Amino acid sequence: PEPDTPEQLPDARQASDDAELTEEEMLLATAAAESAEAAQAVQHAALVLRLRDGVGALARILKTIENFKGTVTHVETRAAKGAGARADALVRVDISRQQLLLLLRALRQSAALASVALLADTHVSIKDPWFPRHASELDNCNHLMTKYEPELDMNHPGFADKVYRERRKMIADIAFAFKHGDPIPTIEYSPAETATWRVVFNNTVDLLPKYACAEYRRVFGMLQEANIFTPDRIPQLEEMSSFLNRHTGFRLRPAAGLLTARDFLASLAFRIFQSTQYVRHTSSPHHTPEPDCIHEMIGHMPLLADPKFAQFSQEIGLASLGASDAEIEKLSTVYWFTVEFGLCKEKGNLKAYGAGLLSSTRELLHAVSDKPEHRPFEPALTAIQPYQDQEVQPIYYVAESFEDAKDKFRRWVSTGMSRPFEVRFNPHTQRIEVLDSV
Ligand code: HBI
Ligand code: NLE
Ligand code: FE
Repeated sequence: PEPDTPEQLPDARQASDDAELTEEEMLLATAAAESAEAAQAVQHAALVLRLRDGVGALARILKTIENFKGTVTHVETRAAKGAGARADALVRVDISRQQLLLLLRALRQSAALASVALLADTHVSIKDPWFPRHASELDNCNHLMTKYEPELDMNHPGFADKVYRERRKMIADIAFAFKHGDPIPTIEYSPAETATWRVVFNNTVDLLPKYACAEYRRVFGMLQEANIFTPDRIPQLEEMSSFLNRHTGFRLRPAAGLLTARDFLASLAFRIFQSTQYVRHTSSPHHTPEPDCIHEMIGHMPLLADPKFAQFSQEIGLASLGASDAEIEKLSTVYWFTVEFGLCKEKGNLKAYGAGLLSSTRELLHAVSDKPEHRPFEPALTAIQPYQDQEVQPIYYVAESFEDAKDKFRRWVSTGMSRPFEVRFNPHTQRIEVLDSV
């Protein structure tokens, strides 16, 4: 497809001309509205274009820029490091603000481009948000949400249980004291906690042949073989962390409870999963609204050891770095309906891949029944669907496969984010590299 004659995309933005603008476009549009003179004034702009199939598409793109009355002053290309594109191009262009706005829109609809970023040296939008650049900075990213905690919430089954509250406090303190690089302390789980694990574990073993996706079943078997998954013992975070690390490079760090979405998502960018270590109250083995280590172990761990799924998780995390609050809200909604409560298809049958389904017998059976509504996964629409986190979901989104979910997600992120820079994770240095101006 021609970059200047965009194909129809299943993205709300293309639905109409007055569809929502990104923050960056708003800034440009406001600047343009300020005075007609300013809108016409020619400015220096710098764009980073990620070319899906390599530099071949560049000629047409430069032609597009010319069509928008831009003068290309500099072009630089290099082989792309990340997945999803073959080459990155830095294009400097002299262009009016008004035309730049239109050009960005046109480029973002081009199938040849995996993403389009406007760099910050254009005097249009300079944002310098703080976000962790190295995994060790996650030590500062563990802000808790005070929601559904045994100390604070009368509806929590542990609210009136003094022993349970003490236990939770002790385990939370381990997470508060943890620093990046420490070994994760071992918890001696009590016979009652292990009994709760056994109930959920055995239910999962019974239900997974019929209701869990193939990738989940595969790693679940590996975890049984490694003797990490057995009915008699709750796996320790440290042993699970090294299992994940061997398979996908993911690691765990202990979390005291429900983290803010921004902090939780940021860690995924480093292939680090913030995992709770306490056990749900004995009175509610089949469903609990808060994450506990049974949910983390049975729900999340198997798929974090699957390469495709691990990559999908990391991409949600990377997209969250430096995102606006509204974008974080959308990303966590997508996370909710995929990583937590996602369904997918397998030979025409519905299968679960969402962690909140696989760790809750009650919700798993509900999700695959004909009671809830099943909708096809479409990031732009899924991202704005309100949800509640106290009871089983009335709506689930069904993906064709992880690959398909990841492709759709990527496409949506590349057209819908306002930040004027690109990020990538360098696995050797464990650092986020920001592709910035000059
Ligand atoms: N915090 N510890 C923890 N575990 C989660 O699964 C979790 C979280 N915070 C937010 C969150 N999940 C999601 O609901 C999204 O908002 C990212
Ligand atoms: N409802 C899930 C369970 O009972 O295991 C936990 C969900 C956490 C978001
Ligand atoms: Fe979870």
